[in-house]
Amino acid sequence: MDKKQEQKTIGYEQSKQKQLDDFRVDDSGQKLTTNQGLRVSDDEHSLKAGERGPTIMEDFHFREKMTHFDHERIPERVVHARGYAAHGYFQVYEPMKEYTKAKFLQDPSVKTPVFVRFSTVAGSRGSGDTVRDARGFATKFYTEEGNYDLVGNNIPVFFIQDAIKFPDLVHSFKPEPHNEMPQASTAHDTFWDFVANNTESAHMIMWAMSDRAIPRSYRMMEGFGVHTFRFVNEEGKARFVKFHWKPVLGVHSLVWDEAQKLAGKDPDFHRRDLWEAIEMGNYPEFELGVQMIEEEDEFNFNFDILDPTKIWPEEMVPVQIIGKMTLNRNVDNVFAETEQVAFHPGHVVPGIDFSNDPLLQGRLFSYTDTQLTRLGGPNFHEIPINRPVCPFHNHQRDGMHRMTINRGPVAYHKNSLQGNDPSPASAEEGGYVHYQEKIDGRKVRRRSESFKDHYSQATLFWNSMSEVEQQHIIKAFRFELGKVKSKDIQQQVVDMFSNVDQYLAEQIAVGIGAKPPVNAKGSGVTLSSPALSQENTIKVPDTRKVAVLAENGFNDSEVNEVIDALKKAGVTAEIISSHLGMITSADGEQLEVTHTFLTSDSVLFDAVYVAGGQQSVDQLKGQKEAMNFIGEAFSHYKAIGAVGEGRELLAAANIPGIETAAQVTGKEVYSTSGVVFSRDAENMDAFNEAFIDAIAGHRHWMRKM
Ligand code: HDE
Repeated sequence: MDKKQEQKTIGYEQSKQKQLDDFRVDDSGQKLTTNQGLRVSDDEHSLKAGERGPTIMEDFHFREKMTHFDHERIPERVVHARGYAAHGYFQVYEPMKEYTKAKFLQDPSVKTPVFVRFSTVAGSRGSGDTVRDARGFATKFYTEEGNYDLVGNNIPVFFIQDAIKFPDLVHSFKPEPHNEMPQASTAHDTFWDFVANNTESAHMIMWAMSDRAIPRSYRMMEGFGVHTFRFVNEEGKARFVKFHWKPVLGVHSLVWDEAQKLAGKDPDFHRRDLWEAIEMGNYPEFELGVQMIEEEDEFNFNFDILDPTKIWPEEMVPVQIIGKMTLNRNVDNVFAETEQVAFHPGHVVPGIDFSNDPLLQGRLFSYTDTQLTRLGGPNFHEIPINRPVCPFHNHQRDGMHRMTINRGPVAYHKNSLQGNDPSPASAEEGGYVHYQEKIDGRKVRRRSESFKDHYSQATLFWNSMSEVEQQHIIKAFRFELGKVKSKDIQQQVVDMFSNVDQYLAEQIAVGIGAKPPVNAKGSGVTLSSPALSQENTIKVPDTRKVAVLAENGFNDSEVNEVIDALKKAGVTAEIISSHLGMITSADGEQLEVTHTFLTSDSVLFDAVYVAGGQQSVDQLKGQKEAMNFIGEAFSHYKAIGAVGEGRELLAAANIPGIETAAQVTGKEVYSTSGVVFSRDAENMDAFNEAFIDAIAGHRHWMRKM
């Protein structure tokens, strides 16, 4: 069976895993050897001239081990250095023949293997996961026609309109060169100096100051291709297209205080979340959506559809959902896979083509160029994670770390010694033919007039936010600009954002002690786009994490009922107590503790439940960590539940309204602003239902704090 036939029989999903299997190595049961396969007899002592004598050069094992170690690190990515990845597959829902000839978008029964890397942009490899930043969302589809990479972000627009400004942008947001501070943060002078002097950034800044920049989980972010691409069908008809990933769990965020604390409590919060979800079988799912615009409608919008600082509002150009991606396997080795994967927006397949977006065009140069350094030469396409699942043949030869053993003397085109093989394929044979767009222009260094509107969509975004989301944006500006030392830059930014919205600019000014803008006019846009607000997202309890606070003497039957109900709703419960090991209920039943108050924290959970049982509650009341746990959950707007005596702990933690509410209403189960409690353990079904509802609500903003 040749390779191609083999792939068809085993299906493309398995074929990537099968290909990787050839490189996966399991050391268990093996003897230690050198890289030459020689068995090593001692790995703890270097070879010495006498027990107390000098080490001898002859020690080939020592030299090999140390040399390899000395070169273990490779340069980190110049941007998107910190990332985490997983394997999975993609399936299209319906054939997309009418719009594109891309083979992986035709057959709903085909599972196309994918590898997805999520990342932060600014921080270095060891930085925290929960910083305020855009997130990278890069997908490699291993299709039968070659690799297709959709290298996107979780924000649908970008800071700049022309790739030539990318090095400037990045220099401004990276740590300042004279003191290497701050790490993984845009809250410093050079970044805001860039913003104030490059007003095309206004729209992206609105997103970056919004809750989108502090996602709850990689599994709960949207992804966007950002640029306008083209779909081209078999007949050669093209349409403009924008790509979207929509998370099945909805789009959810952290709150800023929580995000900052998480960076210390668990800098790996997002990677751990992804890893654990996959290990538990809670496979992250994202639906692929496309927005399409007919070529003849290119100029029918009040923005330029090639401008990467503009969205196509979903209410104007609906998103058609065309398929789903499921991530179902963690990597075996982060370096070999996550670190060595190389994405490129220029990796396309027939049926997907480019537009003249000047940001996209520039990206097409940068990726291979930077990867040549990072991955040490021109052969990184041969690294297992980067190999396509279809065969590849060309006349490229040699270079650092070449793996392929090309046979025969011919390495040139055209040739007759090998019958001109490998030879170019026609379009009918699957050859990629670029869309024949007619171009007629002068060679100029200029930007189109149609890219000049920098504010309308920044205002559209602002108008689309709920009141709470707007307050978060104001606070984010105040935080970031509050860290800026230059009064001039602070003032310039206030004045700049008065072009977006007067109230916004005034509020920023008040918070940072700048002058309120004079003659503020806003952009005049009054429209909003409900699709932009996270308030309107999907809200489900699935895969949320609840902390169960309990000590010896807890009410066993109540706790079990709650945990069972949570489990049924797809929610995980972890037991937090003052010590590890077992705790014993009032009836003598035992429960294993998952974490102590020392090893865990409220910010690591979506909700808290206080177990009933007088002895347990009394013990918890005596611990300030338990009080803080509840207090923080409350101030982070999370669901809180308590049954019976558990309520006393909420009252002791000063959760407002607990005592009075129960007395006033006389209800058995009471639920207000995400705080749910039941007077006793008689009404567990009603309690569980209300508590799970509150967990699904994600955050309860109506709390007055
Ligand atoms: Fe990137 N970007 N980028 N970028 N980008 C890189 O490539 C670049 C842009 C994105 O997980 C680099 O291999 C330029 C937009 C992701 O491995 C580099 C411009 C979007 C990743 C590079 C942009 C992205 C990168 C660094 C302006 C969203 C991580 C390491 C024209 C659509 C991929 C590397 C991964 C990585 C260049 C702008 C997404 C330097 C020149 C817009 C998700 O080549």
